[in-house]
Amino acid sequence: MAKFEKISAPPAHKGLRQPELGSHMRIPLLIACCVVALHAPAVHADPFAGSKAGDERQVAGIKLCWCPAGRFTMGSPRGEPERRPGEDQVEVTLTKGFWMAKYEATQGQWKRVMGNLPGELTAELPEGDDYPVGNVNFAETEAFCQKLTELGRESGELPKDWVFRLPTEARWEYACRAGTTTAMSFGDKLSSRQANFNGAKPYNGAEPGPSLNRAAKVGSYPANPWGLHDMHGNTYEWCRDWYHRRLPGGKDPDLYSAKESATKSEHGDVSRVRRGGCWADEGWPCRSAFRLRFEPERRYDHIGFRVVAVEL
Ligand SMILES: [Ca+2]
Repeated sequence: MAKFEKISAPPAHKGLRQPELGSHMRIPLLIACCVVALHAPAVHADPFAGSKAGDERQVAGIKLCWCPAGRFTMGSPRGEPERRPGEDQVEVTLTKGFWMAKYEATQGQWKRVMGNLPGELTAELPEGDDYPVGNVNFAETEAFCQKLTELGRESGELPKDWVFRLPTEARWEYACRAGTTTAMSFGDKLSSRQANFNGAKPYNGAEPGPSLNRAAKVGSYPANPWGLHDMHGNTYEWCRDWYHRRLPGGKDPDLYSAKESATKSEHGDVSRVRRGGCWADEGWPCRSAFRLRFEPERRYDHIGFRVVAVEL
């Protein structure tokens, strides 16, 4: 190596060996860099998209967090405590970033967008603008999304080629995991100080904690790494897919129209999917990979939803 190169090199930290590239390596490296540069995707200048995970913006009065395009493993590994059938892992690629509501849809948002609440309040689902919507069936969540899309376009905040929808299961789990591979976005345990569920039954050895036995105001618990609150617990959240026993993998999986292949219940019914656990559950159903079916015509106070904004 030429002497001047040694002099210009930064001083090595004690104990750390400085990597050195022999001259035979420099040309291949240079070529590799050029190839990468040539194949780099063109930069999209979509001013509506976020630039990094967790970026926030507000549209039609809904706070949103950016979930960037990416790949992840959906479902739970075989060794995950309390895992259930139907969680076998698949690889998923989401080719487009999307915005997900920072909170479960609230009663205040519903009243502003739709008028009267969709269903009864209960002792466990108290009234209040900051409490989540519950007792809402699938069609009603879709009507909310459609109205929200109209409002966003009227105000000019939502581009014409973007819409509000329910998340697919894949988008829901991707956003819930927020880059994590553990059972919860907070790690491999869950206590009721981190999410609203039955604190006497924490997940995987976490300390027991308080139990509200009712809905909490949205955002009462810590956010996941992308800024999303209550992905674990509080209310279950409707997803737009028809429930299939096997998780959908591949590129941008979306089982919204896949009714024919949907898995039937023992009564012969097909269902949409709900995710995330609720205030009445033990810790284990709050896992990122846990999934349950629910017939779209039905409603329950502990089942709500949150919206995403996606590019068509
Ligand atoms: Ca939730």
